[in-house]
Amino acid sequence: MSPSGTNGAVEPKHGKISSPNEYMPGLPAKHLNTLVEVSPTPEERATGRFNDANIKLFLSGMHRDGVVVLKDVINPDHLDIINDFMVEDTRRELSKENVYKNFGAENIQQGPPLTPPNYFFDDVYLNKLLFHAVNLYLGPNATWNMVSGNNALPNGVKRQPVHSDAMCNHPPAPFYVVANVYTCDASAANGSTEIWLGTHHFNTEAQTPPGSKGETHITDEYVAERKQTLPGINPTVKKGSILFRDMRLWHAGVSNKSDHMRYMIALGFSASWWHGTAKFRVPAGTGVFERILHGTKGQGITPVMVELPPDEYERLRDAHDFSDVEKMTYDGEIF
Ligand SMILES: O=C(O)CCC(=O)C(=O)O
Repeated sequence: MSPSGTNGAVEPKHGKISSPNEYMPGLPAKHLNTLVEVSPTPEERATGRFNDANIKLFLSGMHRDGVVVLKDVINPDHLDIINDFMVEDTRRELSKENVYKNFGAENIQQGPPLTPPNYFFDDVYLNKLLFHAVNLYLGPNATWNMVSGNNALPNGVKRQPVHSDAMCNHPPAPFYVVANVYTCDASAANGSTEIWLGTHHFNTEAQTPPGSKGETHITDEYVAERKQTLPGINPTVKKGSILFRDMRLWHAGVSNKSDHMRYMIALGFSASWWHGTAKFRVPAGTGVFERILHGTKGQGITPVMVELPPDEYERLRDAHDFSDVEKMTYDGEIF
């Protein structure tokens, strides 16, 4: 595919439908470069299932843009509690030596607290609407194998290169999604993630060859050409909404110019047929393992987790590799 060659805008065949909006009012025309937002009704919230109209909107957004906002699906008060924890966690983390910065920018990897129980919220980790969305996009029996998070540190000056997290050979089909949960309102002012709509249709042809650690980013040529047509955007995402994105989507952590950290949780899910190796860690003997097993039962989600003694879990919670077995290589099926 050429740098600008993604799926085109819908063209009327018989002059009846003049723009996609008339057929689907919730789907902004592609050239507007705007995120699709799916707002569940009270009934959908109660049942934890999207209705047909919202399924149509969600799948249209995901297949066209590779990213959709699931609007107001988490109680913002729960995110305030997690955010308060992360403020303290960040202070501790930054007092350590040689803290790893993602792509050398002021962006660090930090896992959210899963314990004690007052930090574990069902609408964050066992959200039925999120699980439904995962199964709609990836197919039945998806695997949940990543719990991590990114912190755009305050008063940042450096941004990340545009990259795709799918840093290995992968099929031109949805195989992995990341649910990003901001613990504060996010916008360009505090470094909401730059996203490039529709770029999940590119593959490794748009990426630089993997370096020694397997890290790769989008080539200057592809970025420059895409910038002319549909450039990256820094969306406004309200606390309580989920930014649901195909792992192949081009994105970048940008500098957070505000005085407050911008934290977001990242939950990762893979299609059942993808032979990834990742597992997420949970603290043993705390009830988290059992709570996740029960909370995913009947939801078409298989959690793949490893229990660690709580002190080891705590030591590794902020590790920048989200899994011990993750080995960045272009060749294997990782994640
Ligand atoms: O924190 C963000 O906004 C995105 C970070 C990111 O893409 C990364 O660290 O790879």
